[in-house]
Amino acid sequence: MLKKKLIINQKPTEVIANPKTPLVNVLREQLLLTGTKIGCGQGQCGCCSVLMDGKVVRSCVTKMDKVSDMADITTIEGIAHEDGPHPLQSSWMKHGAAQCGYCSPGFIVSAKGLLDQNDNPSREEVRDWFQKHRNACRCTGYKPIVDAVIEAAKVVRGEEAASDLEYKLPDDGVIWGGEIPRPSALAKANGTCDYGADSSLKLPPDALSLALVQAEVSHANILAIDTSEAEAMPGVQKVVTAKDVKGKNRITGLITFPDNKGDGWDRPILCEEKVFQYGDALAIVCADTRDQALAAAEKVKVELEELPAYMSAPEAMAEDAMEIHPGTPNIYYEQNLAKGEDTAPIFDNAANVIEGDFYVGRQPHMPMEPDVGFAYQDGDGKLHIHSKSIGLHLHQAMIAPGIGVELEDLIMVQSMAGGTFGYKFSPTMEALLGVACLATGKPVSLLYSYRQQMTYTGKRSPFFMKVRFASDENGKLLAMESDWSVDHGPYSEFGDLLTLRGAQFIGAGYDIPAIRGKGRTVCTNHAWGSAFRGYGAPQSEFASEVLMDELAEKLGQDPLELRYQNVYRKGSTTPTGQEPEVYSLPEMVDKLRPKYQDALKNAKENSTEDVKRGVGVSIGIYGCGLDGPDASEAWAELMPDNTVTIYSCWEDHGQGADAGVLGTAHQALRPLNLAPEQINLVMNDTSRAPNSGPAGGSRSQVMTGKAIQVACEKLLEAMAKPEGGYRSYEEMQKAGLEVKITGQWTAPATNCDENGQGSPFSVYMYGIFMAEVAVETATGKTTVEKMTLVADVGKINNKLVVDGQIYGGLAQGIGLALTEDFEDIKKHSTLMGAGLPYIKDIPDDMEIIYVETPRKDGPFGAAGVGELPLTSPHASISNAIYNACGARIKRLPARPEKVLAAMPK
Ligand code: MCN
Ligand code: FES
Ligand code: FES
Repeated sequence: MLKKKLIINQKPTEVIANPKTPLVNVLREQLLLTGTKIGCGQGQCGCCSVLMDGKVVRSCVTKMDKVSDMADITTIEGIAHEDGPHPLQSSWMKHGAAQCGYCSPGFIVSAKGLLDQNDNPSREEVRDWFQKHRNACRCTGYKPIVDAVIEAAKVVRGEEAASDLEYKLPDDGVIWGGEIPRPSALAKANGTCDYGADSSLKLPPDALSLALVQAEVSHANILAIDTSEAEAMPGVQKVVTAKDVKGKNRITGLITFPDNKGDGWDRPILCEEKVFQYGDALAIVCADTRDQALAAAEKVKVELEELPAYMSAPEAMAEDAMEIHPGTPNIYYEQNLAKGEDTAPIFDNAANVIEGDFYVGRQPHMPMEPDVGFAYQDGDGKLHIHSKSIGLHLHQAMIAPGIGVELEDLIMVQSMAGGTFGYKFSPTMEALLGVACLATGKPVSLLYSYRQQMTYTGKRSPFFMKVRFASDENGKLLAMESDWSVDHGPYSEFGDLLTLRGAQFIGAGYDIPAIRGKGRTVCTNHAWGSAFRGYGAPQSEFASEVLMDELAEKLGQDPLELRYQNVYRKGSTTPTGQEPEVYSLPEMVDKLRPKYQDALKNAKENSTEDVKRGVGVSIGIYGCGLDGPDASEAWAELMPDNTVTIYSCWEDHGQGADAGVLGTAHQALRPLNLAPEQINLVMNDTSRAPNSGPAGGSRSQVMTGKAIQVACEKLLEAMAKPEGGYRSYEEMQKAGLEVKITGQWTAPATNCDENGQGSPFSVYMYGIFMAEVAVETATGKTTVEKMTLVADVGKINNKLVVDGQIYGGLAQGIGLALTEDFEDIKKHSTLMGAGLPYIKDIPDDMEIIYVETPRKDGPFGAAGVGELPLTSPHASISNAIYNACGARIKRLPARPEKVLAAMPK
C-alpha cells in the first residue's frame, strides 16, 4: 500500500491505495467519485479522462505509483462553477453532445484541459485535441461535441453570455419540433448520472461480485468442470454451475415463425454439455470483491473435447458439417420471397441483366459502456434485475423459465445505458445475474471487461448475398432475384426475423414488379447474432445499392438519375408488395440533385494522381416497428399538484427516450398549457410502468409515441368540463373521475406470409445518402470528406435529438464501410483492434436535409429515425470509392489493402 496526499477537485485528500491500482479505481471505488467512467479500461476511449497537474490523463492506465504526491487532480465533479454548470457543461446540453452521455465526463474534462491552454481553438484544433487524447464517442458522430466546445469557448472568452447557452421556451410554449435538451442532459454533463457500474458500487456491503468462467474455444463438448479449488479461494461464497440453476437453464428466443426447425430453447444460461461459441459461460464465481471473484475464476478447471468450429455460414452449410445443436439442422430456417410474375422469363428477355455477390460482416456495436448489471431480491422474494436491457418485458419472458421464477416474481429495470445500438435487444447477462442472486440469496453485480463486451455479446449477423437485376434498355427495373445466407452464430433468437429482413429490404426503395428470392438462417460457432441498428437493412441494402451503381455504369447512366427513375411513386409497391405510406423519394432526389452535381464537379477538380476523389449515393429505407400489428402501451396520470406523470417502458439506449416521451406528451397535453417541467417521467421498470415493447426497430417514437398520445388525449377528455376548460386534480377527485389513464396503440400492419408478402410496417423512414471520399492511390486508404443525408423521418419531435441520431448513425456507417469488424476474435476484441472510428475518421462536414412528410400512423406525423442513418451510408461510400478510383468493393470493410488490390492498374 502507499499513502498519498492529493488535491482532488481543489480539496486536499489523503488516500491509501495499492500502488498498482489504476487512479480511476481509486477515484470511483474509494472516493466514490463515480462521474469518471470506465469504458475500455485499456487507454483507448478516454471515458476515464481527468486533469492531473493541468494535463489530460487517462486514469485507467495511470497506476497510483505514477501519481505524484500532491498531484492536483480535477474530475468531472470539479468542473462546475459554484453558481452552476461550467459553460462546457451547458454547451453540451445545448448542442445535444450527450446522447447516452457515457463519454461526456471524459470529453468535458478533456475539453477543459484544452480551453485552459487555448480559449480560442479552431474546429480542427478541437478535433486534433480529442484525437490526441483518444476521446471516443459512439453516439454523436463527434460534430455536436465540436459545436459544444466552440460555443463554450465563446462564453469562456466573454464573447457570449452564459445565459446564451440556456434553453429558452418559445413564446408559443411549444417544444415539439424544437431543440429542448433531453431531461437527463444536465446529469450526464455534470457526472451525477448513475450508470450500472456506478449503482453497483452503491449496493449494500454484503453484495457479491461475480466473475464468469468462460470458454476459450468456439465449439466443444464439456467433459468436466471442477470448482473445488476456486471455492476454497479467499472471499468466495459460491461457484455456480448449470446444476445450481433452478429453472430450465435456457434462454428462449420466443420463436414466432412456424417453419423454424429449432424450438428456440437452444441458448444455455450456463453451458452444461457443449460450448457453442467463444466466451460461452460455464460457471459464475460469487465472491466478496471483484478481484477475489476474478482470481477464483482462474482456478476453475474445465475439461473440454474440442470439436470442429464452423466460423461462417458457408462452413456450417457444408455437407459434412456436424449439427451444432444436435437434432436441429444448421440451416434451421428458410424464407421464400415471391412477388409478381415468374422472374425467369423476364431475365431471359431483358435488355440488361446485372448480378453480383456481396458480403456485409460482423460489425461490433462498441458502446462506450461495457455490459453491466446487478440483481437483488426484495422482502416479498421478488427478483429484481437491473441491466442495460432495451426490451424489459421481452427479456422478462425470455429468461424467467430458464432462471426458474414466475413471470410476476421477476422485475426488470433498465439502468441508464451508455449505448447499446441493439446488442441489448438480446439478453446478455440478465439470466446470469438472476441465477447467481437466487443461488446465493445475496445482491450480486457483474461488470464485463471490454474484452468480454467484445467477445461475449451479440454482433451484427453477416449476410452472404447474390442479387440480380433485370432492366429494360432505359434502366427501368423489371425484375430482381436474390439469395441470402445469414450467419446467425449459435443462438437462434430472432434469427428467422432477421432473415425475413432480406426479403423486405434487398431492393427496397425501387418499384420492382417481379421478384423471386430465398434466404436462410445458418447456425455457426462465431459470435451469436443480435440486433444491430438497421437490423438486416445495412446488409440487404448494401447489395442492392451497390448493384444499382453497377447497373448505372452498364447503361452509361448517372447513378442518381437511374435511382430517380426507379424509386417508389404512386402505384409502386415495396418488395413485400406493400404500398408505401408516403412517396417522398422523388422530392428527396430533387433536393439532393444540385448538391450532387456540385460534389461531382468538386471531386473532379480536386483529384490528383495521388489522391482521387469521388461521389457516391445510395437509398436507405427501414420500417418503424416490429413486424405486423406491433403494439405499445403508456399511461398518463394527473397528479395532486396538477402536473402529469407519463409511465412507459420506452427503453433508453442513449438515443433520448426521455426526450421522446417529454416532447410527445407535452404536445398531446398542449391544451393544459403545461411547462415542460410539469411533465414527470416514470420509465423503464416493469413494476412501475407498462409494457411499451422493446426500443428496437426504431419503433418507439411511432408506437410508444402513439400510445402516449392516446393516453394524454383520453386524460384530456376525462378532464374536459362541459362548459369548457379542464378540471383540476381536486375537481376530478370530487367528480369521482379516474386520473390514471391507459393509452394503447396497435399498428395497422400485417405480417408477411411464407412468400415474404404483406404490409409489415405502417410507417417507414426514407433517406438518400451522399458520400464524398478521397482515396490515396498509393495505399488505397479512403477518407470520407463529407456525408450528406436527405432524410424523411416524418415530423420531428426533437430536432436536437434527431440531428444527433443522424450524425451518430452516419459515423457508424463510415466505420462499417471502412474499418469495423469482429471476424478475428483475437485481433478484433478491442476498440482499436475492431476499427472504432475516432474523431479524425469522421468528417466534421456532415449535412442533413429534412423532408418532413407527415405520417398518418405516427404521433403528430412523426416517423422513427434511430436506424435510418445506418441503413445504407456504407453503400454510398463504396460507390464513391468506385467513382474516385475504379475499385468496386462488394465485401466490407473496405480496408486500404482491399481498395488497393481492387484498383485498376
Ligand atoms: N425522434 C424524434 N422525432 C422523430 C423520430 C424520432 O424526435 N420524428 C426521436 C425520439 O424521440 C427518440 C429518438 O429520436 O428520442 C429515436 O427514436 P426512434 O427512431 O423511435 O427509436 P427508438 O427510440 O425506438 O430507439 C431505438 C433506435 C435503435 S433501434 C437503435 S439500435 C439505436 C438508436 O435508436 N441505438 C442507439 N439510436 C441510438 N442512439 C444512441 N445514442 N445509442 C444507441 O444505442
Ligand atoms: Fe480509460 Fe478507456 S481510456 S477507460
Ligand atoms: Fe458519446 Fe454515447 S454520447 S458514447
